[in-house]
Amino acid sequence: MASVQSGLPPGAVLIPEFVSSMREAELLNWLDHQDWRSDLRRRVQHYGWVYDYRARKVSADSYIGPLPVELTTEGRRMCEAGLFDEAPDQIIVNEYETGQGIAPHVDCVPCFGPIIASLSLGSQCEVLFVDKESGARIPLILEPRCLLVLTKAARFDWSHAIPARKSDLIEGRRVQRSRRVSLTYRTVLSAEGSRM
Ligand SMILES: O=C(O)CCC(=O)C(=O)O
Repeated sequence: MASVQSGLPPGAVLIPEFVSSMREAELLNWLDHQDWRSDLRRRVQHYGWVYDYRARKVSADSYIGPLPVELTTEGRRMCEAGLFDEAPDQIIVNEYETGQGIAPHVDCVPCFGPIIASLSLGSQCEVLFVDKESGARIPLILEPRCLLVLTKAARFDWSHAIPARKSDLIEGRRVQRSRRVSLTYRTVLSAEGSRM
């Protein structure tokens, strides 16, 4: 599996074309037949465990069951590729209509394990990494069907955001965004830091 690490924050790995166009369409079709939650500005779906954005935690009573079989193939492939030590048990699906983004953040440290992996479906978009200590910034274009894996410093010491805008500058050319859906795979930890 070809991957890119240069030009990314330390600990980040980008795997282009992690899924085929056919699988991308299959996933989008399945997701669009599920219930979307509209409690944020963008629509989301949670699987495995519900993350409480306001309290910034995953509590034991927020377990909603094993991941649906329709979404487990990619997690298993990530394990087989050595990206995760154990199969991810939580997925948040984010939908970004043109112009929507996600604010700079580091994924909840006491809630989630050391590996975070986001699969991009639909439109390309920019993700912007910022080193919390030095303020260094690294913009990166996420192409459709790529997998972005965050470990080590990229997971813990750099924030990531998707700037809310309608287009991205790619190699000097302004490219319009359209609808993008991402699936972010994580493993849930207890508040004490051990596996639940
Ligand atoms: O949409 C993405 O690629 C990133 C999602 C993300 O950062 C998150 O769910 O915390």
